[in-house]
Amino acid sequence: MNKIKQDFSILIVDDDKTNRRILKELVEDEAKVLLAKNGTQAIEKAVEFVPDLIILDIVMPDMDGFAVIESLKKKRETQHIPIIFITGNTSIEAEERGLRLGAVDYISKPFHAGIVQARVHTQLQFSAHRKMLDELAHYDALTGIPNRRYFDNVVASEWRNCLQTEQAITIAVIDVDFFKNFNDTYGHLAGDKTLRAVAQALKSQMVRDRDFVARLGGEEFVVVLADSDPRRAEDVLHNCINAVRELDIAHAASECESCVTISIGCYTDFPDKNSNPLEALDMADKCLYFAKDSGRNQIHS
Ligand code: GH3
Ligand code: MG
Ligand code: MG
Ligand code: MG
Repeated sequence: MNKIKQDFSILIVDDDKTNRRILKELVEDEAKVLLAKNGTQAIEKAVEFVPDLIILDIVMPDMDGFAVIESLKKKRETQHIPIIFITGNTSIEAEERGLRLGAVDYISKPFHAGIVQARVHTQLQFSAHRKMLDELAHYDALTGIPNRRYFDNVVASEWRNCLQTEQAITIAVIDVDFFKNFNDTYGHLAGDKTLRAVAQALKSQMVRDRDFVARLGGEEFVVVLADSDPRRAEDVLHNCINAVRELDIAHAASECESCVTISIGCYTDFPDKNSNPLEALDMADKCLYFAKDSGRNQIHS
């Protein structure tokens, strides 16, 4: 059996100390192990650490395993975590209930060590595949920053947040200036390298947790600044312009500067029930057009 890399974590939940120790010894070669001795602790640790797998006992004093899985499946942060029941409850009804509540596997005690290890290993492999799919689905292959799909998710949820908290949200569309000329002059490979550098320069300006930048496609990027006042948003975007200029990538075929530059269209709004993020993106795009028309290498809002 191939050992999986140690960047996995497993939460073991059992009220019995000996069970916790035995299970820990069985799986600690494959993953970092977290322990919980009751349901409340299990939920706290699942929320805090978001482990790759939970091994869950059913019969526990305060809160049984069924109540724990129900609670975890209701929480957005934990609902995707696979759960294996390992329990002394060998009834068919309990097994069916556990699986219907969303457990990926059900192992009866007394268990066979090798079978537990094999089943845990399989779940960690699924976990690795899920992570890879998530990465492919949400990150841009060329630049490594979030992609359009990720942006769609983030902007929708930040829009809702700002609607609830009555805060402003800024959406800015960023486009590399005279990039067709750049490719024509320096070649497509150099163009790709430049897009990667621009992406990193923009990312380096996303200093707050909620600041977000994605590649929309081609040589276009988008920034979402939630919960920022317009002045702060403008500062961040000016820093983006400067960060790209400071890359100092020669661009002899640019008609505005001798190095690679960007133009930004910026739109700030207080979300209400009649507005939506796609309209805001469209407004930012219109502003971008004005930034281009006014000579590029600038922000228009
Ligand atoms: P403007 O200043 O008006 O934005 O001019 P522009 O030349 O940047 O605009 P245009 O939309 O005409 O050209 C965009 C260019 O971006 C064309 C395309 O070849 C290039 N491009 C899009 N995606 C990629 C990519 O992944 N890699 C490379 N190297 N170039 C790309
Ligand atoms: Mg128990
Ligand atoms: Mg463009
Ligand atoms: Mg362009």
